[in-house]
Amino acid sequence: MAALTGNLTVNGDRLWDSLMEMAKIGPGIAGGCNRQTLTDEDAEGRALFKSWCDAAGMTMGVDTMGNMFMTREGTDPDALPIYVGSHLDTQPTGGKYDGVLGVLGALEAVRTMNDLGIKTKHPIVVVNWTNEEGARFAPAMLASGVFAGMHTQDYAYARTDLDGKSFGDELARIGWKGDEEVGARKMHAYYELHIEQGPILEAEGKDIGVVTHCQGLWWLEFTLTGKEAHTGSTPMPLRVNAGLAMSRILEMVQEVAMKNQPNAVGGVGQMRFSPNSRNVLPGKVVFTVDIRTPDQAKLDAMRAEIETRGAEIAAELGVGCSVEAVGHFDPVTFAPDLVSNVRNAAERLGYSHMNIISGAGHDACWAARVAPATMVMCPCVDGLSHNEAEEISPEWAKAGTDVLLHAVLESAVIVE
Ligand code: HGY
Ligand code: MN
Ligand code: MN
Repeated sequence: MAALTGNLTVNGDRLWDSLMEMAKIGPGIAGGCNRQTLTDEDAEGRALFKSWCDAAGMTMGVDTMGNMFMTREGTDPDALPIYVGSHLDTQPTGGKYDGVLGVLGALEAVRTMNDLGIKTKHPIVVVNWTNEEGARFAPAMLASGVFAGMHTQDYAYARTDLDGKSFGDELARIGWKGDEEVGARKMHAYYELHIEQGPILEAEGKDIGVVTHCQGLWWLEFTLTGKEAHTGSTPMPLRVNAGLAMSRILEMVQEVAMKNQPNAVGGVGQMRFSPNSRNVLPGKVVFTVDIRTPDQAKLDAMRAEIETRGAEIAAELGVGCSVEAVGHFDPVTFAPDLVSNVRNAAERLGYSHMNIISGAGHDACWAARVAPATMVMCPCVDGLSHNEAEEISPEWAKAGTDVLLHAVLESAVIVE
């Protein structure tokens, strides 16, 4: 019978080949990926993942949010499954590993169990969550959020992309709207392997991040209303300049984040001018402020300050201002016993490791609302992610997946 010993490891070459194969679907223009949620490329990636799971003898279930659940049976039909996964959708200029390592690492763990004839008491379910990135349809982690009861399905289906297409229509269009009731599945435990997406592990020379917490987040969508006017013939005192208000609000967000150091971030990744014409002052500017910190009180105080001061800045310029929270989760504490399983696995396997707080949000943050959950992290080169140049080493990928395998087997209980 296989035992949880240091020589129980995955097939790193097979894992790496799968990562490179998936990366060919929805390729970017600079070596990364553009496999945005509910696009034809997403559908193609889902089909490839399903074919691999079929070959591994797993059975598929899909819920009404398109979440994919691939089951490897356990010996006890009454035992709740161990869920393990992440997401296959990417940013428009995403990397090859964000999310994908967690899904294909989980598949590799199952493939290894199959190779060794390992049987577990609890079933194992590999998950691909729909729309983790929130790039095309805000908020991030949308489908795992519906699964955890944080959003209604109606809210999710009605979310639209910049072309006005709705989540619900696009899910149906690509043929991945399942029939399972979302959230009906119960989990014994949830594990997620993910690249760190930050510089700490590489800088500290550690192979494994033992993730104890995840910082909280607000996405505050500002809509500023100015007055469209000629950029040449409109005297400065007569301008109602929403673009100027936006720039002052961005400066203020930077100042608020810097005065809340350490462990606070703030910035803007998406902004839209309309009519977005070079010689027309914008009538409307829409942008999303992204603030994060592990400290609950600080998170809420930063939100309050940014909304108050943003309104003041707009008023000084005679610009209309409204703010909508389009994304949020409070700081997350992961399940201590699962965190210990990860730490013990790294020690058993001889991998260097350290505790870490996740800077990025993950589906595990919502899974933690409905089951004991935790994460395993591996380093990424220069801490770079959400960039096509995102890179990891095959060794880091294997180390993270070895630890994932051991932690999952610890919870799933090897029976023969
Ligand atoms: O925004 C995030 O932290 C994640 O990449 N969706
Ligand atoms: Mn991710
Ligand atoms: Mn991401």
